[in-house]
Amino acid sequence: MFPRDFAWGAATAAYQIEGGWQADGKAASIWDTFSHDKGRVFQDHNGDVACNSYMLREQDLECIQQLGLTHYRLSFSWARLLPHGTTQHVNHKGVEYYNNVIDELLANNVSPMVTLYHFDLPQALQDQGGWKCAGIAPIFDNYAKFCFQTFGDRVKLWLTVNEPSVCAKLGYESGKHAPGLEEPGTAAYLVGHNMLRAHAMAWHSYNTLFRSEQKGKVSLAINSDWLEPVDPHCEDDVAATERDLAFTLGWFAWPMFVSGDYPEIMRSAIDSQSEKMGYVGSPRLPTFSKDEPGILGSADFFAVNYYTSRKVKAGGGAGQMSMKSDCDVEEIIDPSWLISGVSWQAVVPGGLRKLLKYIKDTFNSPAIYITENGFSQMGPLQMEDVQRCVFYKDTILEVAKAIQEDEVDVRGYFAWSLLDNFEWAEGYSVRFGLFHVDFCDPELRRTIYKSGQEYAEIIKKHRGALDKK
Ligand code: GBH
Repeated sequence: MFPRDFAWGAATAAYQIEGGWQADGKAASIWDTFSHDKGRVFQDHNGDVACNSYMLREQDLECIQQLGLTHYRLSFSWARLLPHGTTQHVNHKGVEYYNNVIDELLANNVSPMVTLYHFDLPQALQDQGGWKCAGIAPIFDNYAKFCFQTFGDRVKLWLTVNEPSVCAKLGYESGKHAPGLEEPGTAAYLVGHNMLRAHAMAWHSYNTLFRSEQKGKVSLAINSDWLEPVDPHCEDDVAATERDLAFTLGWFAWPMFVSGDYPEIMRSAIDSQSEKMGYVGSPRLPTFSKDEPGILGSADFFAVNYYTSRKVKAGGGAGQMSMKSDCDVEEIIDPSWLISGVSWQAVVPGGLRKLLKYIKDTFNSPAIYITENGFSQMGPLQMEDVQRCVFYKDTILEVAKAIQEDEVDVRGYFAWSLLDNFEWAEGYSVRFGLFHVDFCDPELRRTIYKSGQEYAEIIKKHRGALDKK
């Protein structure tokens, strides 16, 4: 059984679905730039058109209705609302678009959850240094205040930044995501730091300026695999797992929920590695200034994106300066796990239950929203996506167990994704949708997968059961 007001949702992100990359005054984001740069994305795919949700929002709404969702998670394109990134110039067509989306959701009894930042920094801000500059935090705060002011009468669930660890690592460590920089061991920590600072400023703005009137909630979405030791009886493996969890989940959750600062094991691992490498200069993991709004407590709920699990053992970190050598662990996919459409995604529904329990125990029993979880397909089209059906059933059962048996306060579940969409560096080759999108069809027709029907039935059963009570 799920709580009466449990959020049954699906999620998307602006750049992955909207298209209209230059429509009605929208300016470029770093993903426009990155995907137009040859060789960055699978077969040079880009999000110029994507699912064209900018023009086809009514069709998205039909999909949402067909699933019977109570909630829909979308993100705002910063460069659509504020083309230069700052509030000096507002693109009213962009405001109108999101007003329409939100109003139509509400008219159909669907509550929006809005992410302010899902990987797509306005290029204008990147040109001034982007997330590496301390000055980005107050600029983000202004953008957030603009959004709370403009849409907060109707939007009650906000996420500031989606997966800062992924933005930082893939954008600045490996270069697989925009802005495509490879500065291992330094930039990612700085970017993560500025994202946390930006988040905290926005949370405090909401808290002091908007909360009493708007009565909404604000958090930041953290991506984390579930991690456990290869050998639970081996001390080194156990310690490696703890360290790895500190570097993934703890990096952002510890400051917000535990101490206002990074996990001590993370800092000491980085500092000792700096020393070993003879690195001079200020600590690579920055420190928080006392003069800024506090990070501790700056989240009204815990938002977690879960996709997969790993077994962990110590070692594997030697070599150049990098986050990998700082963390110094090896992550292994258990050979018994099924692999989905992409090589990184081992399918481990039970890992979600364990992760939820870990969050409860480590972060003081917060209210939790699972803001993303999904199953990827690749290769020949399968409308009868039986594996994904099994995946959703199994996963939702694990969530139920977490609620009932482990007494974890889970408030909602958002499937990734409503639609097949632009899967970042994989372009359109990887499909996560509950609806298939025919990218060869100029009308970009949406068709429900079997898994979409399955999810709709699950939702109906649980909502129905409550209605009968
Ligand atoms: C989420 O990230 C994103 O929020 C969402 O936009 C995306 O569409 C969805 O996942 C599906 O991928 O290629 O070996 O470097 C999930 C976390 C982190 C999982 C990066 C894939 C790539 C590993 N992702 N990871 S690798």
